[in-house]
Parts: sequence; C-alpha cells; structure tokens
Amino acid sequence: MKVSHSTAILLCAAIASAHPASFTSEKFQSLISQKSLLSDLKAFDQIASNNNGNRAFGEPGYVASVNHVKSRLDKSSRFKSWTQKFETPSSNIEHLRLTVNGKSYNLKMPLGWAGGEARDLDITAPLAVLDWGSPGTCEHPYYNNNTDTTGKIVLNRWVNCHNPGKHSPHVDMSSSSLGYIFYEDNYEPLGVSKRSVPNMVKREEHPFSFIYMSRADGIELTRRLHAGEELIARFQYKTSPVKIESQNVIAETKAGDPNKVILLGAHLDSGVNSPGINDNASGAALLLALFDAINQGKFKPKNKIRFAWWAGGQEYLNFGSSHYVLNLSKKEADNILLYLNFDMVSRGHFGVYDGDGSRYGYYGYPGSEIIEKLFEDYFTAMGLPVRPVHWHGDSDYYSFMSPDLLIKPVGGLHGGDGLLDDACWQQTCDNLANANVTHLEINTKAAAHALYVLSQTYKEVIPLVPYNHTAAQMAGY
Ligand SMILES: *[C@@H]1O[C@H](CO)[C@@H](O)[C@H](O)[C@H]1NC(C)=O
Ligand SMILES: *[C@@H]1O[C@H](CO)[C@@H](O)[C@H](O)[C@H]1NC(C)=O
Ligand SMILES: *[C@@H]1O[C@H](CO)[C@@H](O)[C@H](O)[C@H]1NC(C)=O
Ligand SMILES: *[C@@H]1O[C@H](CO)[C@@H](O)[C@H](O)[C@H]1NC(C)=O
Ligand SMILES: CC(=O)N[C@H]1CO[C@H](CO)[C@@H](O)[C@@H]1O
Repeated sequence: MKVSHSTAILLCAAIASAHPASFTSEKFQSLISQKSLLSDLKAFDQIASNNNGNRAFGEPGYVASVNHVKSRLDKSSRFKSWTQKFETPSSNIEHLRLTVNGKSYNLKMPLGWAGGEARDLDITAPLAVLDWGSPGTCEHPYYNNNTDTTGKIVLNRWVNCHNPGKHSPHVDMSSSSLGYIFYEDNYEPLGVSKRSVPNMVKREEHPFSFIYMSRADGIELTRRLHAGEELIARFQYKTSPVKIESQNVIAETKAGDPNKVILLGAHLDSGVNSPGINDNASGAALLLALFDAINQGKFKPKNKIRFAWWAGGQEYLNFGSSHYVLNLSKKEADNILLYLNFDMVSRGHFGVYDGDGSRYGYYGYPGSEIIEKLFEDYFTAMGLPVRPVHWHGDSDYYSFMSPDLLIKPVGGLHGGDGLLDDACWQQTCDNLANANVTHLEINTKAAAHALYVLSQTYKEVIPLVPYNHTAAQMAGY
C-alpha cells in the first residue's frame, strides 16, 4: 500500500470534523444484521427454485430478483428509489447441431458468444484436429503451426491452466478454417444458453467459433482423426435476433450532498445454470443490509449514498452498469465521487481490489488507493488475511474505471476467481448452502466501515473527477 502520510492525516481530520462523536463506524457496523443478510439470500435462493433454477439476465428469475429488491426498498422514507429499464440486442439460438459421419453430437454455446444478429449456417466439411504435439504448459504456451485447417471444421483441445477460461496455448485463429469446435482437457463446459449477446470476439474471421463439445466426445473424435480415419462433419447453427429488456434497480439516500455521491453496486443476475447465491446474491444482499442499516435513521451521511443492483454481470459484459454510466448526464457523472463494487462476497478470501496497483500493477484513478487501504486496514485490525484482487475488468467496476466510460476512484470486495475459489461457481450448487453468512457479515461490516468513512470525507481526500463526456460519447454505446 502506498498512501502518503499527508493523505492519511487529511483522512483522519476529515472524518473527525465531519461526524458527531456519538455516532461512530462501530455503531454503524453494529446495525448490520446477519438476519437481514440470511433472509435476502434465502429469498434469492427461493426465487431461483421457483424460476427454472436461475436468476439470469433476461429470464423470469431476474425479474423476480428485481421485484424482491424493489419490495425491500419501496417502503423507505429515507431513500428515493427507481428502476432504469433498457434493451440489449441478443439472439435466440434455434438450433445448434453437429453430425460427424452421420452420428450426432451435443454442442454447447457458452453465454455471450453468439452475437445479437441473425445467423443461419449449414456447413459440411472434413473435420481436422489441431495438433499441439506435446501438451503445452501454462508457463510456456505455444502455437499450433502444423495442421492445415483450410476449408475444414477444426476440433481444438484447449489446455485448462487454472480455471476455465484461462487457456494456455494460443490458438492461431488467423487461418482459413471454417470454424472451431472446442473441448477442454479437464473440465466439461458449463452448459448451453438459449440466448446470447454480442461480444468483443471478432467473428468475421470464421463463420463460427467458441462452440464446445463434451470432453469425452472431443477425445473420441481426436483419437479417430489421429488414427487416420476420415471424418466429415456437418455443422448447423441458426439464431434469430431478439431484444432482451432488463432493468437496474437504484436507491439513494435523501440525505447527503447531491453533488458528492458515493455509489455502491453489485450485479443482481446469476449465471444461466445457477441460483447464483455467492455469485452474486451475496453482493446484492450486502447492499440491502447497508440499506437497512441506513434506513434506521441513526446515521447521517454527509455525502449522498446511492446503491445500484445491476442487470447483466460479467457474463453479459456488465450491460447494466455500462448502460447506467453511458446514460448519465455530464452533471450526474461529475457528481459521482467514487464507486464501490461487491462481487462474490459470501465465501473465499477477504479480497480487496488492488486500488494502488501495488500487487498487480494495474491501478485505479487516484483515490482508489485510499479505498483499498480503508478495507485493508479494517481486515488487518480484525486479524483477518487480506488478498489483493486484480482488476480483470470482469465486473461492474469496469464501467467506472474505463477511460472510455467514466474514470472514478474505484474499490470494493471480491472473494475469488471462478472455480478456483468457489467450486460451485456458475453451477446449480451455488445455492444457499454455498454461502457462508458469517463471512458475508464480516464483508458487510467492512463495507459499512468504508462507507461510513467515505461518506464523511471531503474532496481533499477523494478528488472529484470531472467527467469527459466527449470521451464517453466516442465510446459509441
Ligand atoms: C508458430 O506460430 C507462432 C504464431 O504465428 C509463431 O510465433 C511461432 O514462432 C511459430 N513457431 C514455429 C516453430 O514456427
Ligand atoms: C437516459 O435514458 C433515458 C431513458 O432512456 C432518457 O430519457 C434520457 O434522456 C437519457 N439520458 C442521457 C443523459 O442519455
Ligand atoms: C465461514 O467464514 C468464517 C469467516 O471467514 C470462517 O471463519 C469459517 O471457517 C467459515 N465456515 C466454513 C464452514 O467455511
Ligand atoms: C475529452 O476526451 C476527448 C477524447 O478523448 C479529448 O480529445 C479531450 O481533450 C478531453 N477533454 C478534456 C477536457 O480532458
Ligand atoms: C454471473 C456473473 O456475471 N458472474 C460474474 C461475477 O463476477 C466475477 C468476477 O468479479 C465473474 O468472473 C463472474 O462471471
């Protein structure tokens, strides 16, 4: 951590002068109740059970989650709350089929890969397998240079390094193959989605890519190809464009300076095959517990506090938060002091975003290091081990630290990466039993402490950053 002495002194002075001695961070934290956290987690778990086992973006379980949050906020006289509706281009997958020498194989389409436009493919071509020679290692990735993939449908085994999504060998996708079907050496893909949304992958290079088959099928076909068998594959894929309607839920304190807003957010949706209790009902419940604590009226924030439950987490490219940011007026954007994000906070590590970049070299806007230190000091004082968290760009903070969107001090908590830290990540077992409410309570109290301090500070401590509207417009949402 790199925080100058002068900053630290300023921070203490600002806090001391801003709040009456009678109401302390400890008092605010004592208003956080494990009961509130547990009852919200139970509600989200029940919502998933009642809605095909998920609370995913564009699905009925998400709508029910929105309604739950709204019902929690509605009665408050201390908060103003509203929803922000928006539409996202998406596509329905009508069919996705592979037959090889007449036998059909199941394919899976990870969420986010299909794109939002109409597609209708029916391709018959020889099947080839990328020959990696000896297996690549995570430390020494290498390229496939040996297979002629021209005019072929290519089967590609990906070496899974630490967790799904992190693959070692670099696929040379510039070849003139017709498309790629993947399987992974040590895990099964997480299931098929019926819908998908546009993403950053340039699909123009190949008619299709990022479609998975099961490991067993992939191994079987690879063995046959290596044995010299000639395999003819037919790939059929049809999608039609649709628009997904969704909404963010937002609540802000009536009290506090409207020109200095502290924004806290968590994505409210789950993955497509999961109740999403740790990911990320935990973050949603953390915000609701803070809302409850403030709603008791004992705590008078100096800066305005705004909570956001975002539609569309990482799987949907943070659509909810990026829509929110791109829809802000210049004044609204300028008034945001900082953003705190909470993602997967009911188990795993006490993970604090690496605001100053001292661990991973990628840092947030000035002020982010102060937020990191606040959280770190809190956990350290409690004798709890802190783990700095990399800014992978895979959660809603991205919209608040990206030069193309909004550049604000950012921070928050995140318990760990994917399956490495949560064996139930994005799966059906990410249910109530996957959450550790004691862990969540500790994280919520840490958030209460940070919020208490930050909502009392002056702009000398956390600078107000003028928002550059031109830059945001140029991002072309
Ligand atoms: C294989 O291809 C990669 C990427 O095009 C290149 O960097 C590498 O040097 C090639 N290796 C060999 C042995 O040709
Ligand atoms: C935000 O969206 C709403 C509704 O779509 C629209 O009325 C408003 O003008 C937008 N504001 C900005 C600043 O884009
Ligand atoms: C729950 O979390 C607390 C705090 O991190 C930890 O001490 C406890 O061991 C956890 N319980 C289980 C069953 O993992
Ligand atoms: C705002 O962003 C645009 C585009 O990046 C840039 O040209 C301009 O200089 C910026 N304005 C200010 C005041 O920083
Ligand atoms: C459903 C969803 O979008 N989950 C995301 C939660 O956040 C982590 C990292 O912050 C992502 O890896 C998950 O995909």
